[in-house]
Amino acid sequence: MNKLKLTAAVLAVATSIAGQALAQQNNEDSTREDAERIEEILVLGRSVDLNSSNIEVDKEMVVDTSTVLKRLPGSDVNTNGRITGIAQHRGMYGDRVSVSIDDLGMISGGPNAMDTPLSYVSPMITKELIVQRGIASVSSASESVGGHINAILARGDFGDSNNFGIGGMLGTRYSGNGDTSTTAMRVSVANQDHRFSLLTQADRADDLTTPVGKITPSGLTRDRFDLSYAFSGDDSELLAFIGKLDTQDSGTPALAMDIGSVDTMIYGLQGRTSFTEDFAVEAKLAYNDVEHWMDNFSLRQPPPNTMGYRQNFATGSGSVFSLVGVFGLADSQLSIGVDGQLAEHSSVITNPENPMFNIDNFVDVQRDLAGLFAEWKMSGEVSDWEFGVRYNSVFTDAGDVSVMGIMGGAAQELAEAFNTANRGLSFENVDAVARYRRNLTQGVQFRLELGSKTRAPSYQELYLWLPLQATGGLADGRNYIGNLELDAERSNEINVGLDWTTGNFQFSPQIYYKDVSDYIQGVPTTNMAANMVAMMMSGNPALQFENVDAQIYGIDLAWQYAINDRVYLDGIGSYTRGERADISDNLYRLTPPKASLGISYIANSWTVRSEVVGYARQDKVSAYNDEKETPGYGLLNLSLNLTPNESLRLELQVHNLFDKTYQDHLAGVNRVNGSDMPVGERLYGPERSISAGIIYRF
Ligand SMILES: [Cu+2]
Repeated sequence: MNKLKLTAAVLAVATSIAGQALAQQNNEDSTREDAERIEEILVLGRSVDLNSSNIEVDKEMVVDTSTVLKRLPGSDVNTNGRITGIAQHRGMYGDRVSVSIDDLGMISGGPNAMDTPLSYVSPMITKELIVQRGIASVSSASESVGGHINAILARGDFGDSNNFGIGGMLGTRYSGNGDTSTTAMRVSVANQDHRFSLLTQADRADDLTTPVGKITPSGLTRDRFDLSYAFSGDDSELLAFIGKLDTQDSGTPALAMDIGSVDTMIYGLQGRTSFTEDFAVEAKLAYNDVEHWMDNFSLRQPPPNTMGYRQNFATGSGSVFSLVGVFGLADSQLSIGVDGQLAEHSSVITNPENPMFNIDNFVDVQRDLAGLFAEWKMSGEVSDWEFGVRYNSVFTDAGDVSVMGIMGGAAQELAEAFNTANRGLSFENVDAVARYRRNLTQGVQFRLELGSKTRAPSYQELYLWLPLQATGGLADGRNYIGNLELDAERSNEINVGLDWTTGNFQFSPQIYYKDVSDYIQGVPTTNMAANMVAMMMSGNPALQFENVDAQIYGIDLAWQYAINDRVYLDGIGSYTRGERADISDNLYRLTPPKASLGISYIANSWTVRSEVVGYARQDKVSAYNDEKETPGYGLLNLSLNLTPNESLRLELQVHNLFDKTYQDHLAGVNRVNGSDMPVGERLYGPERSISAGIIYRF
């Protein structure tokens, strides 16, 4: 397929024409799509085609991988802290956007998504992030109502002979703003069949500075380890890994508490075997468990009275699995699979200064999903077809709760009502996807996608029995209660895309519309007890998760123009609009319209790039939770990369060159007292920040 390659700060040097020719060569076999991507020459580390946006994360000077989403059309990130980025894509975020790591889902531990899936992929050891631009295949994830993102760790390559060799990477990056350092290492021992790999990355930072003062608290401490073995034979491949995430004392100023710790172990095993030329089996199994502490007094200014001290201990654990048979038919391929996810969550809130205070936030919550799917793909000379259908059965349950230390009887009343309610719930959903691609004329491709996707409610949306802010990271400052009567939401979606290449110009726009019935969001509740508790704790009445109707539509695009072999212009643009379909209101926390314009000069051993990124004013804000408008802004960023030889890479970057004062609409609102920014004000973006890095490969 014709790839549209976009400019970004990287090293590989190639003309767009060469890249295109290579991509076209590989056109024949779309089942080799993954292999094709590896062979493909990425002109500058970011590529956008009809199907997906890909970005080489290890080449991006970021602390959190979710930040790179800002550079992709249709994508962005809701930032509740520097390592707490929630992926947003085409107007959906949180549990609606499926994020996998090495094609495996993760069970998060934090009821407020402090350990978001992308916080598990430290950027210097992450090879690539792949964002499905449009409707995700039913085979890509169990629930993907808002799309699918896959991150791939950089575990190194296999060798080319029987002899084992050693290879790897050692690198460090430093940014003056917030004394931010990132150091990573990879060591791989591999021959052509076997590969052993060790990855580590350590991130440290103090509070960030903005033109109006410091963001308190925004420091972080995060370590990530991964040990893996991989086998690649003629008919089989295998990957086994053990990973660990150790996060300590990291600020999340848009939330009511900060991260004290996240301690996660991850175990994964996946493989593929071809039994005959026309039959292969793929199997995946992973398990992870999370222990997570957070509180409102260690990193931020504590509440004035010790009565207000809160700490929260949360655990999450569970497994994901899939087993897929892939049948080669004449000119097409049929996959039939089963998959699932078994997850458990608990969370208890205490006050270290008052042993008589105890809230069972979530007790033995269970959310289990089993899925069955069939997907047929046909790749032809001129056109490709894909049809998929999936059946999901979701079962959820929660244990009895109790509460101690909240004045008045309202909290007890809510606990009793919850304990006597029927909490074992099940949801049966069917998803369907059809995708079609066609070469219209020389250099012009067309894509049409239709989908009907579902998402059963999250455990927070169902079982948050006491009004609290444990909402999977909404960060709107409002206290929510769950709803045991919720239905699954369903998005019926259409996506139309073009990919147009003439000479040195490439252009890839897409337009989409989603009609979402039973969209789950908060609405004012009539539950008197809940409103009483919420008023006492926050001064606002409670919102309750409810099924409403919504529509989301928009357009996003990417383009590039090669002025000559050396100089490239490129840009992306995104517009997304989300509104309630049943009443007049906007959806909450949607990315404002944005556009970028970059110019890059690529020499043999160095690359320089400058990029202007503009966000429009966001005035389409939600009324139901008093979302605030944000003014528009533009930033100029510069980067320089040097490769004096094959093994050395030197990086220099200036972010926000003109030291502009700005607020990112998705960065959330300050919830921390005694900070340089008032409580309730949207957090400001970092001041001019200079970063440098050195990466050595061996
Ligand atoms: Cu937390």
